[in-house]
Amino acid sequence: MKRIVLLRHGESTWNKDNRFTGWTDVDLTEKGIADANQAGTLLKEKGFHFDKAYTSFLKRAVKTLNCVLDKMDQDWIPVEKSWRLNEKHYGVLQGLNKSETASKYGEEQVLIWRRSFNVAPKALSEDDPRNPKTDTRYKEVPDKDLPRTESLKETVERILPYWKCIIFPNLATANELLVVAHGNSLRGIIKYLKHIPDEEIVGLNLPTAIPYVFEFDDDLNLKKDYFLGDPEEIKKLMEAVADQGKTTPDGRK
Ligand code: DG2
Repeated sequence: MKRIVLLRHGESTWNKDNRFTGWTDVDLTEKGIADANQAGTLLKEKGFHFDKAYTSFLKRAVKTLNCVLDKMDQDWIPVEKSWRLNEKHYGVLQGLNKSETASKYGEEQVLIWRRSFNVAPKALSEDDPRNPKTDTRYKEVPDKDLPRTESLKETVERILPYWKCIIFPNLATANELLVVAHGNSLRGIIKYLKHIPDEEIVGLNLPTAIPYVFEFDDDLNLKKDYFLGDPEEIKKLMEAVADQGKTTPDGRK
């Protein structure tokens, strides 16, 4: 049996403030660090031994991976970072509060921007200081490949070459791989792995720092997938993520 674990980073400062983040490079909160450590402890308890790990160019994912490997005493394993695992680019929404955006444009519109497959938020203008072309970390990436906004479809199109050519082929020799990334970049990978139809992907919300295990047979067919942790607790965490796009995200009326 071969396994790939997908892990969304721990709580970031903008998750806490309920702001659209996308390619903004925000840090983990204290809670985010504690959550990441807990995920590492759990993976160790469950007997995982990763051969290699992958993460994005964004520090909330990189730092989560470091916490996990530290708790597992596997800091030494090879790690590869790629801009292709970055979060979906949220265009001009980046920085805006999700609830305030729902009050202004309606919860339905925010749901479309957050969870639909085909719709992208309005793009950043070329002279916007947030345009990734001005960020030196992406200097090796051809400008035509750098997004100013993305739908989930476009996010999947950017991730899949990396998944198919770099990550997945490793399973031929490795037994266990770890991918630490983001709510939507991982939704894209999960959609592909589980053949989830475009209209059903709207219902998938990934909680922070909960390991999601994919098991494959020796012919690399997907056999089983499950989250590590208490299913009731995970369900509540998923609902809380969905609710972040409501006008009253914490249930206040
Ligand atoms: C969040 C996901 O990304 O937000 O970009 O705001 O996983 O990096 O925290 P992450 C963002 P939603 O799509 O759940 O609103």
